[in-house]
Amino acid sequence: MSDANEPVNEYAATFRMVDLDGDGFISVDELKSLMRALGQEIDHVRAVEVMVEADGSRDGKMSLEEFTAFMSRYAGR
Ligand SMILES: [Ca+2]
Repeated sequence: MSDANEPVNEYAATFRMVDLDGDGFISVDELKSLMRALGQEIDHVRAVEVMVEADGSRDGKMSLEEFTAFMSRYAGR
């Protein structure tokens, strides 16, 4: 099995872990849990700001695609 053509998979496992209620999107609360797991203490206002930044489709939650872009930017390199 080769996943060489699927760079998204790098974050898909993380996405599923972060998506605590399993609805396929990361909510602000789930984002807060993620940031804490990354060692970033974050308050609700900051979490909303991060969400707005990452939420390209403006639906108030992060899809896997948006999450991948977010992680590449935030945790990347
Ligand atoms: Ca969720």
